[in-house]
Amino acid sequence: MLTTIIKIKGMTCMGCVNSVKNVLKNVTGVTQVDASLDPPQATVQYDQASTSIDLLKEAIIDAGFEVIDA
Ligand code: 9UX
Repeated sequence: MLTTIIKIKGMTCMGCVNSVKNVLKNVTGVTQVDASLDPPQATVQYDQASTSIDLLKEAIIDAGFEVIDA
């Protein structure tokens, strides 16, 4: 299991934060997600056998946000 912090651009209210949380939780292999507006980031715990940082980034981008750093 790995935990990573992904810095995100484009979240402007708690609705955005919840959207990001939900899309990440729905990625296969993700076991725990926390996200915040300040700082604008998500902390994701995942099984590296089932998913990858690139797939996590892709899910965030598909939801309409930008990934600054992961
Ligand atoms: Mo808030 Mo974000 O009204 O996608 S939900 S701006």
